[in-house]
Amino acid sequence: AVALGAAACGSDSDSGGTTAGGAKDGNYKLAFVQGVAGDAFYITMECGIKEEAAKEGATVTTQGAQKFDPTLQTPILQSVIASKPDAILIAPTDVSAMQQPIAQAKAQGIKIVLVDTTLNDPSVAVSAISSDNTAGGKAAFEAIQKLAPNGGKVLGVGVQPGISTTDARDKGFADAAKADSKFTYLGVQYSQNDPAKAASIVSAALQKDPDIVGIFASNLFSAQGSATGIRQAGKQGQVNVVGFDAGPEQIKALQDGTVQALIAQQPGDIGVQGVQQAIKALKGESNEANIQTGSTIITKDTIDSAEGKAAAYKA
Ligand code: T6T
Repeated sequence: AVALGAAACGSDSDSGGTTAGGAKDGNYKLAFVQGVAGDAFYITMECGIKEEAAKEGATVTTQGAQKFDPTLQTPILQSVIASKPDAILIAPTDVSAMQQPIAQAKAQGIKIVLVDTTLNDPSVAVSAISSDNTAGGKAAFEAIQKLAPNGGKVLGVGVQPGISTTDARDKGFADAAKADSKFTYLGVQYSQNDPAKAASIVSAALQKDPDIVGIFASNLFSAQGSATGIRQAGKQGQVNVVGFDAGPEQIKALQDGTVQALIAQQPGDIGVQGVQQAIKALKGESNEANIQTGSTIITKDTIDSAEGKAAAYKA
């Protein structure tokens, strides 16, 4: 179950297929392995990757599994290794399970760049590029603090343990919530990246604790499902929902008032910088081991601003 990327990047850098290239310099072959296929976050990253690769005269292939799952990502990575790219940009789906498969790629002489997620030991990579996920989780709690100044119960809807990004967001949120005595942190429940599961987590939680004042959903599909759960419970506007990411469904939920704030990452920039680091490594230039990219909080008030529009993901 391998999906080839076919991102509609909305610029002339998109050749319409999975390969962007020209003739220049090293004519490097780059491969992008997404955390999961069909995710607006990785699709937007693919756009940044293709755009930058085209400038460098490099070619790109993009692949991702149907689920965010290391047992599915590993064989995809292995087939990518067999195709002998010069560099692989990869979002590992688990901090430990992907360690060895990625080390195997490095052992073949392939340069590794970690984009978005990382590993327990990121030293296999020439560079690791991601948002400040802990700060993002904290910012999500601060948004709920503003929306519900009297405090109350708050819940986390996470993805699955072992994903560096969402684990850091969940922890950033939990630590901030626990530090404010007005709030009661109800813990985090995992959606396995399935919107239907996130919806049922939210429905059940609202039945058990109808006085929940805030929900933090730590990625796109958890947030999408959480919004569905809120609608099913008829609680739009009564519970403050803050979601990570800014895919099209999430923007709609913000517009219709089901969700109050979104923390938009900059996946395109992660992709651009990922290519730059890969090319530097291939040319024997020095790398930046860790790069942190920015994020923007979007609310109903800023959604139509230039900043809000620029922050929305491409899908
Ligand atoms: O939130 C992003 C990404 O940063 C995370 O690692 C996994 O989920 C997303 O791809 C959104 O679905």
